[in-house]
Amino acid sequence: MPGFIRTNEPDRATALDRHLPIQPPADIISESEYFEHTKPPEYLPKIEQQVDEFVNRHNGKRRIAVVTSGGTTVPLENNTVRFIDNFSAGTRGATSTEQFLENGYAVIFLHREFSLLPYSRHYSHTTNCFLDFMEEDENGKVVVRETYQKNMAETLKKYRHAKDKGLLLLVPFTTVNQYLYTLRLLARELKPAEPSKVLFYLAAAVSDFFVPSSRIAEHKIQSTGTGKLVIDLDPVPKFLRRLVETWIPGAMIISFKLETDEKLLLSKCRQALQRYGHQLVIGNLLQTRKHEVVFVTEKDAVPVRLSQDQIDDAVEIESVFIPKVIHRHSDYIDSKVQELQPL
Ligand code: 9Z3
Repeated sequence: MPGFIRTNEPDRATALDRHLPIQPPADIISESEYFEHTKPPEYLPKIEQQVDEFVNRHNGKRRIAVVTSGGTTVPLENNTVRFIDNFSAGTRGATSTEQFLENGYAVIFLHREFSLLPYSRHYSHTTNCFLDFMEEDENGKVVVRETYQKNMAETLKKYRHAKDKGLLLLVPFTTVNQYLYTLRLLARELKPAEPSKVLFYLAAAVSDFFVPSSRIAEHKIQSTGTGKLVIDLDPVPKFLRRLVETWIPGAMIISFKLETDEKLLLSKCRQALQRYGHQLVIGNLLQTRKHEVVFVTEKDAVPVRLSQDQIDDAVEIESVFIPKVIHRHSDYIDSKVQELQPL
């Protein structure tokens, strides 16, 4: 069961390797060098088995989306007490996954352990504790309160459908290293009959910097001494190019770009497209991400915004823009079919 893989425990025995060459801090190392110098999470073979079963069940029968969600951590110590985190509750990824499932996709949900999950998110991290949705009836049986019955019945139906048909695979990560290794594994294991029917939808907030295994402190960093803590981080290699070119060529790849300065957003989205050569970047600002996103391609930049009425009605922006993503995915599949046809 995917739920039983725990990703937030340090790998005490094997993570630390002082024999590895020390990398110069300011160099951007290549992806292959990264994987040579950083050990894989020990649970990876278990995930491989689950992914194989999932792929055998769905490959060729329906489109598959790999949705990444939540923030990655960068441990500062091998026996991790302190870590650097990236902002993301997992709302974007979990909400989008529900939309993909309702539109016939099978979804591998690569998510930060304990962040929001599709369907359960409606009850797990709300202002209400899940117990607030329950009450005791006159016979002493615990039941769902009348006000929540309708919504919960609808959510339950969709959740059961996804679960009973094996349409949703939950794959957890905590650290950026676990994320990178698992993403590569997923791309390699998918081996799709028709790669264009696979969609990578990268909504996770991935660290740009990390502490390489050759430099990480083994034990909790002590505060005695100078009193200062100077953290020396290396850049995380740009793995997106590998994903596009060698891990799963032909799949449709959508990445998100998060900025806080509006002036930078479009240029950063375009820069990502040029660097990695993938199909679509969805730009969003931290401050307005729930109401507004922008679809950026080589050709144009198309904003998607909720109206004031939609905001007042608590419409989720993913329910507006995921149908547009799916439409673009259909166009992409068609374009690949045409490429194959003889002139
Ligand atoms: C996003 O931009 C997501 O939309 C959010 C969603 C993290 C803002 P929440 O989970 O937030 O709903 O709370 N994700 C991508 C962030 C990211 O790290 N992108 C990388 C970058 O900007 C490229 S993969 O360089």
